[in-house]
Amino acid sequence: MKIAKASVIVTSPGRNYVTLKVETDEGICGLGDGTLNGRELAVASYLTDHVIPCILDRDPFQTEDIWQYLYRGAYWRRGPVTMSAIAAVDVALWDIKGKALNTPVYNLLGGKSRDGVLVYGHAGGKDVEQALEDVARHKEMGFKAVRVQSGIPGLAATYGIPNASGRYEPAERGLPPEYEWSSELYLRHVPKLFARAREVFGDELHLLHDCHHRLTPIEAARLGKELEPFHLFWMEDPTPAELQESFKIVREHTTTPIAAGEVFNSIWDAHDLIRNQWIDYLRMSLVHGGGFTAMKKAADFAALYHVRTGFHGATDLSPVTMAAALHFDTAIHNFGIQELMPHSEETDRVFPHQYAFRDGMMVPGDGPGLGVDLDEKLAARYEYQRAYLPINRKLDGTLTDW
Ligand code: GCO
Ligand code: MG
Repeated sequence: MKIAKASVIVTSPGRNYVTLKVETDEGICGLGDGTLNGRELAVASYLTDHVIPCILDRDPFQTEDIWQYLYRGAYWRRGPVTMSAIAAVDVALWDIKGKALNTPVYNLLGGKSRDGVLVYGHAGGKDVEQALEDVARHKEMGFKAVRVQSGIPGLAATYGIPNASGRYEPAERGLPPEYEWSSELYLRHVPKLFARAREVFGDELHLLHDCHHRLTPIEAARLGKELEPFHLFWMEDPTPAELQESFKIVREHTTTPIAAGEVFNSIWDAHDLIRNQWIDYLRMSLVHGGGFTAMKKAADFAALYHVRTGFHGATDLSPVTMAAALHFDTAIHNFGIQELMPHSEETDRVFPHQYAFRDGMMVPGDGPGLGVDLDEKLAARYEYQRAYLPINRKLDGTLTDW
């Protein structure tokens, strides 16, 4: 079997997605996601102009050699654009493998280790009570785990709060919107949010929170400590991870479990975090972490240090990534939890899929390959529109992490 053709489809059903379609000389097609929020066209060009010419006529079953060829052969290694492109190829080839062998991809990763994949939803509101109403809605829908974010008194807007439509889509069309940020106001507020959440919902519901890379290590240590009575499932991205040893400071002060990694694109971004057990969950995703070939290695390394997976699963990762993630989550032993931000109905129409939500869990579907498709005719109706993630500035105007 040979790779006969490969093409990049950029579509924007409410937000931009980059999909790689790989076709073999035996008529089998595979899909890979190359979406990088706010930098989509860079990945589309990396694939079209630099990668596709190199994979034509290759055997799609040679996922290891093709991954190494695209990683080492580029000379310039790592980075979100490169690794998202490599991931798109890798995931598409595993999809082809599953279809050629007439088996779901989870069977190529060790088979089912669990009947369903625990997921967490996103609850948010402009204030504590509105956020808790959203938690109640998620509990009603059957979620066993809910991430809780709320507006911060004194700040006009903040991360993770649904808009009027009830959806939360961080990328905004046009140039990057600018928001204000104050860690002091945030740190004063968040413990109250979770005190109320536990008071209303008791101890059984898993509660998660995303600090979104905004705190200094000692601020994160303070927050983790103050959240201990509320037994969070995890505190996410407590502090920027370029300096991995910062997490040692957080770890020394608190038993609140820590998750990091959605912005990582190589196991080297997490190497010290894992081998020092400074984190409990690795959030690297298949689309930004280099695909199945890379993430299987990363998950197996993490397993040696009691670190479990907690894949990123926001709406800027397409249904192709959600499908692939659920196959991975179903098979690997050190699975932790899967983020589920449901895509819009128009996105689901562009990407018909087999995966389904059932009683707080997700199942990937048992058809061959990944069980996700792309309706190219419908996709063509949604023109790409440049969109950016926001910028954050402190109250004195200093640019800070969004
Ligand atoms: C999450 C993430 C998202 C990101 C978004 C960036 O935990 O789901 O932090 O909310 O901000 O994926 O594109
Ligand atoms: Mg996050």
